Amino acid sequence: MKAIRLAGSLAIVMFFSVALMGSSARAQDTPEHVHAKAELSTDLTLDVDGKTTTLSITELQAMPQKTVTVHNAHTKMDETYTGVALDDLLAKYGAALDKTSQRRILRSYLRVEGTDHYFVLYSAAEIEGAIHQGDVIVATSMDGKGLGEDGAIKLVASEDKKPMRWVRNVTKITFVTVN
Ligand SMILES: Nc1nc2c(c(=O)[nH]1)N[C@H]1C(S)=C(S)[C@@H](COP(=O)(O)O)O[C@H]1N2
Ligand SMILES: [Mo]
Repeated sequence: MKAIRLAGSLAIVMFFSVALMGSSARAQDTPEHVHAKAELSTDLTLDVDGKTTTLSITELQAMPQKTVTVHNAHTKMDETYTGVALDDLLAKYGAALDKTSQRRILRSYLRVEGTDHYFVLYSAAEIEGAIHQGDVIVATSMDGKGLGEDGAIKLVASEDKKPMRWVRNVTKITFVTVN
């Protein structure tokens, strides 16, 4: 009886060890830049201190466009993105930077979220071309083509050394003023 139970326990332990080894081997085989399939973004909701606007891809592409070339440290490739500058977008929808709104901009942050609920923060000042170096754009194409599995909309920041704040499949950008 005891021997049978021991053999049974041993079989269970071995089963889980093999399963565990299999999954860690798979994780190592997968390059970091290959991501899980995510729901593609189809439009962008902008929330500026509680006032929301939903923009279609067509509407985003009809706005003045900016093209930036960035180096993706993960794929080790230069990538050229085209889209709307985030400061232009905010200026149009309720958070323009001028003398009277300067303090508000300095005390606000942006929460950028993808369809998979991954989100990151930027300070409003670091996306303003008049205040900070570089470009932060809401891209709708890369290298003249669609974004593929990155969805219809991707946020790209030229000054970040790594792509962790480049949000794929962006669906929502929330501008929050901290009081
Ligand atoms: N929507 C979404 N965007 C995301 C992520 C994510 O999990 N979901 N991961 C981030 C991280 S941590 C990195 S390093 C980069 C990698 O993206 P890439 O492989 O397309 O360069 O995407 C960023 N953007
Ligand atoms: Mo990452």
